[in-house]
Amino acid sequence: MRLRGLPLAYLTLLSVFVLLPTISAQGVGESSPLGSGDAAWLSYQPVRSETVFPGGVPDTVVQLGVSLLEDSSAKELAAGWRGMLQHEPRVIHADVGDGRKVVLGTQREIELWSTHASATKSLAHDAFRIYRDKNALVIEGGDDRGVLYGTFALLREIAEQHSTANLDQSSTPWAAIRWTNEWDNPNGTIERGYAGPSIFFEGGKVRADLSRAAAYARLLSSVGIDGCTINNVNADLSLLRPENLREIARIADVFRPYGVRLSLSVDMSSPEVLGGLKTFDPLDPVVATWWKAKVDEIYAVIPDFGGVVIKADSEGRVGPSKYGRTQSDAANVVARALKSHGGVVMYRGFVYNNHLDWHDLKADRARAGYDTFHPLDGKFDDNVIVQIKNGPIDFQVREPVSPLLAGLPKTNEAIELQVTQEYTGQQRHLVYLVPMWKETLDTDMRGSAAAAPLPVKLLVSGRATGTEQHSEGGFVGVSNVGTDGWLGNPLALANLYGFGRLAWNPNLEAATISDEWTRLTFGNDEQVRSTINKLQLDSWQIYESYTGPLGIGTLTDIVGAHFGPGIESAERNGWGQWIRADGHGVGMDRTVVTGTGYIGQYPAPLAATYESLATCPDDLLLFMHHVPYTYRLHSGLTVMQFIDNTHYWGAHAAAQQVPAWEALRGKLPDATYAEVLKRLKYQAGSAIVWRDAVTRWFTKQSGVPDALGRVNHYPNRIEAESMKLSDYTIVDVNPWETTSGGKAVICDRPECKAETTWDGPDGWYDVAVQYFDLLHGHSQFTLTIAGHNVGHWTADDTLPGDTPNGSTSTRRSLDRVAIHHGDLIQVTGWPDGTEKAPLDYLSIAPAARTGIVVNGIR
Ligand code: GCV
Repeated sequence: MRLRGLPLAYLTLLSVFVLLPTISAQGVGESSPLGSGDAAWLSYQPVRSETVFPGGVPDTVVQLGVSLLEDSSAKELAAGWRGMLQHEPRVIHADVGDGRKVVLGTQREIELWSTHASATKSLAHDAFRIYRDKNALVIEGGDDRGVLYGTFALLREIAEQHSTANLDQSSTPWAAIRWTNEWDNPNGTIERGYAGPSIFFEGGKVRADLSRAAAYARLLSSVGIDGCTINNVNADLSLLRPENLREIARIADVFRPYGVRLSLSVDMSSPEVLGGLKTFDPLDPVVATWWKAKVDEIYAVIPDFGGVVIKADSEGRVGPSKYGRTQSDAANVVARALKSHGGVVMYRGFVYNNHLDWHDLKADRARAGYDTFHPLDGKFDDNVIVQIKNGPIDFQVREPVSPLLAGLPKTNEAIELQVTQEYTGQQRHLVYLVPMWKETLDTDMRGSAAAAPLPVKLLVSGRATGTEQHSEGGFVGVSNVGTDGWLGNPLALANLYGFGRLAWNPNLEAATISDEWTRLTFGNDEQVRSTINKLQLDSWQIYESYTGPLGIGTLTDIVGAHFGPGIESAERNGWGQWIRADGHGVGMDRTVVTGTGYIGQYPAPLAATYESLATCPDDLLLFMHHVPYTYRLHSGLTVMQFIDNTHYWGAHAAAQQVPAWEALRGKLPDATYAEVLKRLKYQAGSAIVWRDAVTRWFTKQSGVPDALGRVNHYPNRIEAESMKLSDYTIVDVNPWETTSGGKAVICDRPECKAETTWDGPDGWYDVAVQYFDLLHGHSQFTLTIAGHNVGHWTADDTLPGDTPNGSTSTRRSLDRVAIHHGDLIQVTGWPDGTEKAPLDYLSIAPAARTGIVVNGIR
């Protein structure tokens, strides 16, 4: 047989040379894709200055005030001018003449400078207005932080190449609290951090070099974030020692020029463990005195300290329940110590029992927040803010809004959103979370059908009408940035950016935020914008489709890394993330009539919607109800067919992200392009692992076959255990559904081989070797076809886990390999330590690509 006029044997050889460079390296590397470019969305790339400043680029910055924040504003403008306008402005402090200039100052300073400006209506703290006053572009802040925010807003306008000729923009932050929480530990690790070690700590101490911490504060400030809690909510008590506080003060020092106030997570047992008291009972006066002294000590070294975050009576952290006290008792004792300094307590609503009895059909972890906190409404001091996760469980791919958000009308509250993608693919999978957050923020929590809408975003604004307190409120984003490009995946930075933008203005659209971020990061190229925006906006639906649809929960390994599939891990343990899947049906019955009663925690109109099968939305069905697999959704599909279809669609859509991205080759910085490509390719393979695990598990559980015959039929697959094995041994994998055939092969010798003879026709094929890359060990593999080495690689990724399963399963892909009938296909593995060159299967499918597909997601 001849292909394109050449003998196949020749083509096979040729393919070795031609195809080797296109072999995808799918491990996710450690080094920062941004290199020293930690600027992220503050990349300040050149723009068309005549579009932005039709009357000419201002050459002078007039900084009216003398303050750290105004200094930062002037410096930032100069940096923006240099990068975007290729112009070095002079910065002066006293206005001279009528030339083109940018004038920045607080409202008071502006009033002294110009009589025109006094017409401006009063600006609140942190608010700003940017407008023209003759030749001057004025940035007027309600205070100096407002000046800085206005500066970044102007720079955003320039980066997006908008004309400033008639600029008049006023903006006030939606809520006072706009914080990130970082779950960093003093040893430099980060709980649920997926981008390398801490930017704050290393080896038990604050880092000597805090330049990344300073760069982070600048990024936060550019989107209006005004607070950052630098340590894990599972707090290391030693951080409150005097010598550590002095070191932490250095972090506050580098935050200060950007208006970011530092805060700390503290543990309720500190008075006893650290202070040597006999108790930490919050109602004991000795304990109150201890907190007061400790807080005074903090303010002595960090005068603008923001406050504390408290996780108590949760996941092994002790709390007031030890003394029969309430969560409000605990919050208030610390709040009173902070009060005179202007600090706040962010008290986490994430209080639940992780030893629930799974036999008890009325037990329900989702109820815990409301059951604990609702009876305490009105009992919290006014500088306590209850910090509530968006959903009642724990940052799953889809959850209903937490009913507690509507259950505290007399209490300040903040919503906690998770930027770090703990349950949503850990930044190895692309998931733009802003649309998910928007859904929660827009959910109407009104108490009666007749009342005005009360969306969550209003409840957390600190000024909800119809509620009795809410003088403070806001947004907390669990960010967990690290030294590896902040979030590891360059595209994941849209989530950090988006969190900040929503905290400032939750009315912004998800698409607008994505587009802003893309333009600020990569410039204004139309193709780059449309491709990246589409990738981002489709990504949540894609990820949900191949993981846990219908509100069932993410279906990940909840007792492990929260990464790969681990369906049964949800069941039969005390963690209460049960999916209640049996031979007949699936889902948690949370109805009032027959279930746990959870739905009754919602305001009546929402409760009625969820309680009835007729009105419960499909995408939350299995969160609210237990239904048979044959139950028909509103779409007309049965639950089981929906699970099968959606997983196949999701994995297909994930694969299509790769060519969409590849169409941007040459239009982006090389390192960024390569890093994202590597991750998207990994994701495409991982989506197949997810698809197969979930569909096979539910097919077995339900006994309902896939109507389209896909599940358990993999025509292009050759299982490793069915190949001719030399020294490889067959092992069972746990959980079984995470590997093809439930088995893998491992190598207990210095070298092992698995081989097969190709019995298909001659042709071009896409080949994938599905193997396991454990956290520890660097096994090596070689793939040979007809004696030619077509790929050699080292399993050196850092996937989470040390056993072969869905978290460590990965693939090596080779596109368009020529194979002819009778070729010997051989995989050779060389183990390294406990990583025994484990293999799952080979996939050999007719080559899919004849060209590049642009934007071919659906
Ligand atoms: C910091 C989940 C995470 C934990 C986290 C906890 C919390 O359970 O898996 O790592 O602990 O939430 O939010 O406190």
